[in-house]
Amino acid sequence: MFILTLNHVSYAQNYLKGELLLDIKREFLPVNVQVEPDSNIFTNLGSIDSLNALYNCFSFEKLYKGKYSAVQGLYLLKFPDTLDIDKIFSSYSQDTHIHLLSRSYPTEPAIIPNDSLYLPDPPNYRYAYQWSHNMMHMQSELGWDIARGYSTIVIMILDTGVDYWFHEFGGNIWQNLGEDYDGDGHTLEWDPINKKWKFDPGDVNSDDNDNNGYRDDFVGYDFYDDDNNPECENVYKGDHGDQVAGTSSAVTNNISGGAGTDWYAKVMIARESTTTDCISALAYAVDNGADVVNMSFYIPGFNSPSESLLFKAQIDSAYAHGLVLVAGAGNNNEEKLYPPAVYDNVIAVAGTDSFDLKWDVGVGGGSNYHVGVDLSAPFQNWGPGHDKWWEHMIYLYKSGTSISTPFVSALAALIKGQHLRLWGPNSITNS
Ligand SMILES: [Ca+2]
Ligand SMILES: [Ca+2]
Ligand SMILES: [Ca+2]
Ligand SMILES: [Ca+2]
Repeated sequence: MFILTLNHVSYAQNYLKGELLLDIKREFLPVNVQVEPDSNIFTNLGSIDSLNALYNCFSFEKLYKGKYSAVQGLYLLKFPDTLDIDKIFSSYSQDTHIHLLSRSYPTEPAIIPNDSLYLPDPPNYRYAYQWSHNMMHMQSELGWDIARGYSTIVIMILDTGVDYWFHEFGGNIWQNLGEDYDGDGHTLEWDPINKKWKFDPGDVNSDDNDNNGYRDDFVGYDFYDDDNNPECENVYKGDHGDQVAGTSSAVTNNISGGAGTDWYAKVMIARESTTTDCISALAYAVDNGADVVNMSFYIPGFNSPSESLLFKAQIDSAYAHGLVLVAGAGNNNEEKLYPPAVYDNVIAVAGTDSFDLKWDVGVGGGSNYHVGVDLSAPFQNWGPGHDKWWEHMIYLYKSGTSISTPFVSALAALIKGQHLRLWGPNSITNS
């Protein structure tokens, strides 16, 4: 359960001059509005017409053009902004045709995450670390006003592992309830003594309880080591996966660490080192209900298309099953895309900098670019990772299209969750 902090900026009397929103009583609908050649506005509501004339109302428009019945009586009126809108408000409020009325207030994003990296002290530095969320082409706060995420959506992070035991991840980690052997509704639980998430001891039995081919796969699978512990390890690319998962899915609005892009979607972890691992992981994603697969990697070793046919076939199969596949363009500043970003069924993500321009540091550094790029996203973010002795979790600044990619994966999860919420079977039946 998250307690959301409303950081609503107070705008006492800071409403727009010259605008008034009326809700006409149902019995007087529809209103017949006529604008005369001299711009005088007449309706079928005589007392309102008198007020309109008195205050030089020059626009009387139905607010909403659709059919949603609850807002059919809303009309937005405009007046010269030299007039006293409080007086106008007071006059219209006494008219018997009107149910409710309101001035127009500017809005601020209602929810600003309180995570310390996102909202450091002083608060107006909030974009210093996680500047990416404030880019004109990101505008995460406006997005979060519409959707912050849905815990029913699953993003597979196909990478070097994710430290699911860390507090910035644990609450957002997918749990395979097919392996919930003790039936208590979870396979991961908080260990208050060690202050870590851990596998539920009541579920650990080395059996494949859900017959999906993997024993005790509580949070995903380590396809590299062939075990059920897909945390990052201090071998093979280290904590790359933590950085990726932190960008898409850090536990958000928990005062600690950073803000994720999708606050609630679940992370299915697949640790990989080769395309073979990836092929297994893609099949696992399909079988176990992933919605999005994040691939913050590219495969330069595929020298010809024929070498990658099997891998590509698995990508295409996942796509055919409805999964959204997202991959990074690469960091070599080349006009080229590699697998998997180069495939038609994969969203190829390039990197942008803090000027909203292509990330470019000259020869050999910067985002790859190509006509096949589908989307761009910021190339940098703060996120959880390991110190160099691999003793403590810290927060690190990481760069590359590996970071751009999970912004887009999280966006895909937000869109899918919002779409299902609006058009899922229940909504359609109830509407
Ligand atoms: Ca359990
Ligand atoms: Ca299993
Ligand atoms: Ca088991
Ligand atoms: Ca956080």
